[in-house]
Amino acid sequence: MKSKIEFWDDFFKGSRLACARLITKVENAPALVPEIRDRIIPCLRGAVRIGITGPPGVGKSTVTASLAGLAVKAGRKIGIIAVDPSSPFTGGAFLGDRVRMQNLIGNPNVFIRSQASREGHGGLSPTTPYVADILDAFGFERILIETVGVGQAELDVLGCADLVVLVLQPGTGDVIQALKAGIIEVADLILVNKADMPGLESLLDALKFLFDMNARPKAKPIPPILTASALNDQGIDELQAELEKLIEGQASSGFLKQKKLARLEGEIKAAIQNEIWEKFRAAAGPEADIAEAAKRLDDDGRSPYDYIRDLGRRVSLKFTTENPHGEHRP
Ligand SMILES: Nc1nc2c(ncn2[C@@H]2O[C@H](COP(=O)(O)OP(=O)(O)OP(=O)(O)O)[C@@H](O)[C@H]2O)c(=O)[nH]1
Ligand SMILES: [Mg+2]
Repeated sequence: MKSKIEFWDDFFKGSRLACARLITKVENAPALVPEIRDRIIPCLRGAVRIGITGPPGVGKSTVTASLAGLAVKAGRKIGIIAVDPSSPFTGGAFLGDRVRMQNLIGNPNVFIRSQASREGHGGLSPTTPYVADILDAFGFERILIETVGVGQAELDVLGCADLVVLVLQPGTGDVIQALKAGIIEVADLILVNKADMPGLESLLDALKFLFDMNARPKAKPIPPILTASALNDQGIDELQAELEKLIEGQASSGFLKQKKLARLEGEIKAAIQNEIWEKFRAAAGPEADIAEAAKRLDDDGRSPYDYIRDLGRRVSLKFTTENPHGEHRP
């Protein structure tokens, strides 16, 4: 089949413009997703995806930029995906520290992409995993994914990140919110940023108390808790060292591989669901208008199962008659 994307060669030759265009395609043209996945997946190089999450304003972008700066100095290629809940037009402002950001922009070893999360998803845009894979195939070795907030939606990070860093700051009650939302459970590392601000000790005490009380599933080790003052580049060396240690541990225990397989599993399931849904919709025609069906069910006091049983009889008949080869299976 002929490719609908004319710049694959440029992408594989390392054109950043082609990389940016490909990301735009994967975000905006669902029909192209299968082709993009077909081409990208065989070219994955095993980049590690690090989710950086936490309440608004705790310094996630500053931490991200500082971490990226360090990694680049060490010769690494870094991709950054900033998932902004409201707008794709965050322009130059989405990284908290402008000077640091300026140093990263224009660096050939850094690629920064800001993504709007789609409506109904407070945290991670549904295409973020695809964008991460594109950056991986392009040659970025570490992919930092910043998501804002500590709600249920941020838990989506889990699906796409190999490691999750939860950033908190002293002087707020965010730790309770993070606990309630379950973010504490998924964190592989907790970074208390703004350690230069008052309230550090009581936040550390609160975290210690939480873990002493076993606020996590037994299977997960208690995450290291580090402190930093990202604005002053303090504690970021330690953060990087700890992350690399975690990555090494997860790679050798097979956990990274497991995560990759879980991602693939999820995608297979979604692809099957999508495919079946599309086939069903084509076969069922107007019957597939589920908004209309919901109204009818509500009026008639029927259950969705009753509806699909009824529909199944008719639709399977249509599937058979619409067999393109004209064959009728027994
Ligand atoms: N005092 C102090 N301020 C910091 C530190 N790190 C970041 N900030 C400041 O905190 C503010 C928010 O920083 P960001 O990096 O934008 O925080 P964020 O978590 O990415 O914010 P959102 O993406 O809007 O949720 C900025 O004014 C930073 O300069 C720190 O270590 N100490
Ligand atoms: Mg930010």
